[in-house]
Order: sequence, then C-alpha cells, then structure tokens
Amino acid sequence: MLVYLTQYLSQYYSGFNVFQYLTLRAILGVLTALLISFVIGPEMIRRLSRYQIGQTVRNDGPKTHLLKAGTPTMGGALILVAVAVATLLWADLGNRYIWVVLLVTLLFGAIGWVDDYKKLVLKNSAGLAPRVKMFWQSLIALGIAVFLYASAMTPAETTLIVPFFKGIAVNLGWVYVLMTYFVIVGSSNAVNLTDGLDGLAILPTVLIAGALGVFAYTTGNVKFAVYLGIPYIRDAAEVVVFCGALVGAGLGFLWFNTYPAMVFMGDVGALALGAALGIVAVLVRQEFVFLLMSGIFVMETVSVILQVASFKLTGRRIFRMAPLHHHFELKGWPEPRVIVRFWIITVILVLVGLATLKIR
Ligand code: 57M
Repeated sequence: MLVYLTQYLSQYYSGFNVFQYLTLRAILGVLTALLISFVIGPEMIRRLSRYQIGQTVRNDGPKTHLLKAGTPTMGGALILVAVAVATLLWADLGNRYIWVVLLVTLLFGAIGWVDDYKKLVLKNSAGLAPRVKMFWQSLIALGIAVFLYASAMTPAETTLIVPFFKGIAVNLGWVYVLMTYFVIVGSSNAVNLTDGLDGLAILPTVLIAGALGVFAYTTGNVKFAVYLGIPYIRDAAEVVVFCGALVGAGLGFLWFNTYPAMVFMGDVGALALGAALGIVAVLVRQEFVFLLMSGIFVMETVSVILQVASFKLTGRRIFRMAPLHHHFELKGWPEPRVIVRFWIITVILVLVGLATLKIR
C-alpha cells in the first residue's frame, strides 16, 4: 500500500523513491511484523488468559506436558495479523502472487481458527472432525492450484526444477495441480504435527521462510535468475515481502512461545504457517528444496505415519511415542534439548537448501 503512497510523494521529494526498492520493503516488512507482535502480544496473551482460552493437555502424553495445561493458545492469530498488516503495508498490491499467498494463509488460518474455537471456547474436545478439516484444506488447495495453472503466464511457472541438476526441468502439465495440492496440504499438516514443543515449529518456519525469500528474490530478478540458471518468474520477486513479514511475525511470536511458553499458536497458527510455506515454495518453483529444508517437519510426519501403520498392522510401536519429539522426550531428553537440536538440524538443512542455488 505504501508503495503507491511513496511513489506519489516522490514527485515532491525524490527521497521517497527509496521505498520502491524491494530489499528495503522486505526489511521493513520484517520490522513491522516484529513490532506488531511485540505491541499486541502481551495484551493478547492477557485477554486469552482472561477468557480462559487455555490449552487442555492429553493425559496420555509425556507427563511433563501436564504442567502446560491452561497455557493460552490461539496465539497464531497474532502471527496472522502481523503477517497480513506488514504485507499489505509494504508489498505491491498490484502483484497477483501477493494476493495468492495472503489468501491461502488466511483461509488455512480460518480452518484452524474454527478447530481451536470448537476445542477451546465451545469445549468440544474433538474440535473439527479430521474429515471436515481435510475437506476444506483440499478444497482451498485445489482451488488455488487450478487457478495458478490456468493463469500461468509462462511455462516456467509450472515447470518442476530439480536441485543440483541445472539441465533438468520437467514440464508438469496438469500434474502441477496435483503436486501443488500435495505441497500445500502436506506442509500445513506437517507443521501442525510438529507444533508440540515450545518454539519447535516456529523457528524452523522462520528459517525456511527466510530462505524461500532468497529464492523469491533471485527467481524474480532476471539478472540473478539467468546467472544462477533458475527459472525467471517476474511476479515471484514481490513474495519476498511476504516472507519478510513471516520472518518478523514468527520471531515476534517466538519471543512469547520460547520455553517455557507463555502462549501456543494453536491450529490457527500451525495450519496457516504450513500452508504459507507450501504456497511460497510452489510459486518460486522450489518444491524439492523446500522438502529438503523442511526435514524436521518431514521426519515428524513420517514418524506418525510409520507409528500408526506399525501399530495397526502389528500392534507394536516403532517409537516410544509419535510424533518424533515425544519419542526423545520419553527417552529422557529435556524439552529444550529436543527443541534446540531440531532447530540446529533445520539450520543445516536450510544452508544446504540455499547452497543448491550455486551448486548446480
Ligand atoms: C496436534 N498438538 C499438540 C497447541 C498447538 C495422528 C496423531 C499422531 C496426531 C497427533 C496430533 O494430534 N498432532 C497435532 C499436536 C498440543 O498443542 C496444541 O496443538 C497446536 C498445534 N496443532 O499450537 O495449541 C500440545 O503440544 C504441546 N505444545 C507445547 N508447546 C507448543 O508451543 O508444548 C504445543 C505447542 C499441547 C502442549 O502439550 O497441549 C499435541 O501434541 O497434542 N497426535 C499426537 O500427537 C499424539 N500421539 C499419539 O497418539 N501417538 C500414538 C500413535 C500410535 C498415533 C503413539 O505414539 O502412541 C500425542 N499427543 C499428545 N499426547 N498430546 C499423544 C500424547
């Protein structure tokens, strides 16, 4: 929004031209989202506590989690407000990708919000039935995938690129729709499963959003794209402002969610953040690199799939408990040790992901 205002004002004072620079607007996006989180955060936590929107903790989990009962939750709403306001302020609103990423994030947030509201306010412990949740997730993801496929302006927008191999680019055709669907829904649910320890989901989200921002910037800049041998997608560049807002809002939330957490994000946050990362990965054509950088989310999800399959088929468990973070907790690792080690793994994976820009 401010792009237009500053463009107009630059007729009177040329210094306002500085706001046309994408890198500056991305940085301002980070800082604005961070500031919003810091300003609104404490009051929101107080209100959530006052209205007793607190977590109920399952008593079949690790016993250390019983202490967490009553921690205010639905803090993800704070992340979504900060991301949306910062993006609306600093991004070019004439860019179609900005509306796509905001729409996907907020719609997935809405599904999570209904689920949380049912569980926490209406005290319906089952929340939204998994089938209903999946139906809405699928509808939104498929709708967006079809829209992107139908409105693609260049072949690069629907071509699959393979990390480390400059020469391989597969034109996906309609398979693009399926793949986009799986990336968005898979990522949303994977982040949701990971969000079970203080700060465990949010810092990897911040790191991956930052890295995807680098991909957005380079993919949307013809010089960098040609130099690095990645597809050039003009509209992708602006998505860096959204990534910046995610980084800022995520760090602002981590301020309150770090161990011992003062607030949890709830499904409103987890489902939305996972979908946000997924859609950005699709828009910048980096599904494989995204899968690699999301190693922690993937491991957590695979642990649930294996555990459930093994338990159903053989009656035996592979892990002490799934998702994987519970396994380590039950092995006796203190919670911060699990969290920080999972963060370190993500730092490594994100660095490898970024290295694919050059090693190809
Ligand atoms: C939700 N939610 C947390 C919080 C957060 C299929 C099945 C394996 C699914 C899985 C499941 O339901 N996962 C998704 C995980 C919950 O946190 C809330 O949920 C939001 C995210 N959706 O924002 O509002 C608890 O996580 C802890 N927490 C923190 N810090 C945070 O910053 O400590 C969350 C955020 C909170 C808090 O304790 O209450 C959750 O874990 O419920 N199911 C499971 O995870 C269950 N696993 C299981 O049943 N495994 C079985 C196999 C055979 C399927 C097994 O291994 O035996 C476990 N979940 C829990 N207890 N809580 C079982 C034991």
